[in-house]
Amino acid sequence: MPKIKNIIAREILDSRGNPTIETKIILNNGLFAKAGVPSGASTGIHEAIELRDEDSKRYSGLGVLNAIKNIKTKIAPELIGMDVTKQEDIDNLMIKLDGTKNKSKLGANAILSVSLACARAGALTSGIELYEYIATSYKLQATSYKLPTPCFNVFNGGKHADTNLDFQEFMVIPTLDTSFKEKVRVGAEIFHELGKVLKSAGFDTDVGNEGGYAPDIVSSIQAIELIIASAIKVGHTPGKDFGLGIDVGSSGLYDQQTKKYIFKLDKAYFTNMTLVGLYNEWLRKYPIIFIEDGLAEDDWQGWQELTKELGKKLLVVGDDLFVTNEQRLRQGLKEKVANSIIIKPNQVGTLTETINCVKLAQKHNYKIIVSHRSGETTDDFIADLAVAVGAEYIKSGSLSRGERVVKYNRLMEIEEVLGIN
Ligand code: 2PG
Ligand code: MG
Repeated sequence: MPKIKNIIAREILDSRGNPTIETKIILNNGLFAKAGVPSGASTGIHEAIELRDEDSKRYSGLGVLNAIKNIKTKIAPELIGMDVTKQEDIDNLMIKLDGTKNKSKLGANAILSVSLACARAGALTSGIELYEYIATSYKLQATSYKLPTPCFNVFNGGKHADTNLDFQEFMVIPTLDTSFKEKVRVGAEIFHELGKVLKSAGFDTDVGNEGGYAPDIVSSIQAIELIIASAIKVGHTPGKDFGLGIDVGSSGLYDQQTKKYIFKLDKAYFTNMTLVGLYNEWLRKYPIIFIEDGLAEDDWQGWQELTKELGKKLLVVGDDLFVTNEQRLRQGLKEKVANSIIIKPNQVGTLTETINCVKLAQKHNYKIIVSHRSGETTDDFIADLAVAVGAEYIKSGSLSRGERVVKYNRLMEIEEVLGIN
């Protein structure tokens, strides 16, 4: 039996230069594996708690030494000696040890780093690929594996860039019935052409947190039009070869007092209903196939209307709305909102809860979009997770920055291993 011999946790830096946790699981057979946890910027208020050293001056209070101490003094003593392949038992024990609803005692960052590192160590000691290990551990694969379609965030705005763009993400989503590798090529060609187009029009071509361009532009629709023009230039037809996705990140644009959504760049204020009207108008003009967090995280009535209006036409995606949380998803099912869900393990804190949320969503025919965070590490766990659960899509940023492309590169490797390209 491959037992956990030791657990080592340390502070590392994420892609924004902020501290996060890397945990190493060492087994009694000498094998070891590591996992790093990401961190969001446009975090939903219902997410599990990322424990930070708020009382310390180190890293302006962003250090994670308290969370690491929890791994060393509270989690490790309980887990050492356990069979590493008993992933659900390990996760359930950590959930019990924490004892809070939102993992505020031990920290979702502490718990997740151990959970993911255990899964990796389990795969390693079982001698199989991580996606296969996750799929078999949770009895996920009925038939065969498939690769998710990538959603490339080529324009970064909102809380992810120092730009005037209110919308958080504009994504290129290849829709061709082709291999993952080919979808990466389509995305990369559009990304590079967009850079040239921006440069020749005098715009800045530096990239934001997720590797997409982040220039100051004149209006939100200019972002869409620039993407479309660039794609056509390199021979990719909008609406045929690719569609567009938008993460509005609207929780951050919502004003509680006036109940209005405020778009500074477009100098516009919307109620939930007029905002749905705007999406409808855009749908008529542009090949938009995906709108994420089109309304704020607790605007349930607005979400019902949004889903009624657009639910049959495109992917109506909940991120801050569901926060990878079964309870939030159950409420969503009751209220009949959205038809797709973003899956981010660090929103909930363990692999087991992440998978349970996916299973519930799949049972109700919601499309699955496995996602990175805006603050990432070079850990590529979510690539294997997406394949294991049979996710339709994956969001891992643009076609630049190592911590983004490492996930796409791993998926190209998996495609090759599976022999399906
Ligand atoms: C999102 C994510 C990732 P963040 O809103 O979907 O793109 O952003 O990690 O900042 O929450
Ligand atoms: Mg989002």
